[in-house]
Amino acid sequence: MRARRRGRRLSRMRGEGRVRRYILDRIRERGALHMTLIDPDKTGPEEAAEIGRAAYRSGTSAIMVGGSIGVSESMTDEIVLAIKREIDIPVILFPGSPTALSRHADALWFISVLNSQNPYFITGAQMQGAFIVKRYGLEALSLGYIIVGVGGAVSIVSYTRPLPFNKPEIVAAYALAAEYIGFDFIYLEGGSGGKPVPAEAVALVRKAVSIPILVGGGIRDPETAYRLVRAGADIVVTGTIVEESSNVEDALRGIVEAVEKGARDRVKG
Ligand code: 1GP
Repeated sequence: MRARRRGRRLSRMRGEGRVRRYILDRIRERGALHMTLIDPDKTGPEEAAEIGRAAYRSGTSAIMVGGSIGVSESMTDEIVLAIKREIDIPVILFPGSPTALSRHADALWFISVLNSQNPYFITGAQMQGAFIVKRYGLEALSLGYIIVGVGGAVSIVSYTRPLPFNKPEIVAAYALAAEYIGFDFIYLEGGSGGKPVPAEAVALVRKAVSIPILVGGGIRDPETAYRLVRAGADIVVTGTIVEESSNVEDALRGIVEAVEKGARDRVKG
């Protein structure tokens, strides 16, 4: 029963854009998804494999690998390989720089930090990394990244002026601009370990755009995940909770269930 609920195995999917299809199919089937973020600066390969196994058992849909500071290509390789040996869901890079790409991943979020004040983080790093992505044969998932609230380490590193929580209309305007520019996904980032993006901002973005919305940063409990999905998020990302929990599987299962319940209740209205 449980195996059937997990849906299609990534290893059985072929052809171009298979990770994108996997994500969109799963959103269609389940209403909303959870992804688990592992930061190679904070987690070694053995622990990553353990987290990967627990996350998979909890029903998470993909593992994201990346971090803002102190991550090299070889560190990323080690983590990606350790996870891929264990589980059959996509491993998607979430790179903080073009020097943290691994040829062993299934795909990468090809991120542009839309509200950075420094063009390097909007198109410069992307230019530096583009041919590495092509050479490694990585599937690129274009992602308009918007940093909100306190913003955390990523906003400092990327020279971003985070959008205040009390200006959700500006968050929605960035998101709509991202859709018009042609991004396939939007990420509303509250900053790792910070305060989650308010549900009101997610709801306003949901009204404005039709592309999938990821939300992450500071989500540590099922209630918050539920509220964000209910407001319109398609993918909830959690990172810090797996570094802090004594029982990763249980902690993530609660969040995965809340995500799916949020999607069901959203449909019911
Ligand atoms: C950070 O949004 C992610 O980029 C995850 O944040 O570590 O707070 O879960 P947390």
